[in-house]
Amino acid sequence: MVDLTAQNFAFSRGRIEVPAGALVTVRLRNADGVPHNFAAYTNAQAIEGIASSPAAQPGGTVEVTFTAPSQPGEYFFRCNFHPDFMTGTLVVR
Ligand SMILES: [Cu+2]
Repeated sequence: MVDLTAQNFAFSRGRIEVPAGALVTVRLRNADGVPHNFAAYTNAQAIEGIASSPAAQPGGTVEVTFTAPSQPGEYFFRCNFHPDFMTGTLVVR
């Protein structure tokens, strides 16, 4: 389980590390007054998705479970509501 908080339009962690091929659950708690979510992609172009949580409403928590890429490397995550500045790196080891 990876715990993240969205607060002040930022994720509590800019970097998440997961094992290659692992089943990963990300739990996102929203401490802001607007919706956020967690979405992972193969890269910052955000075309090929790896995971996408439902929207976390203000004060709410959502989870998404996904299989991490089998290839180690650096991937990308963001909030789809604020894709320009709520971003981070998904590290697969
Ligand atoms: Cu957001």
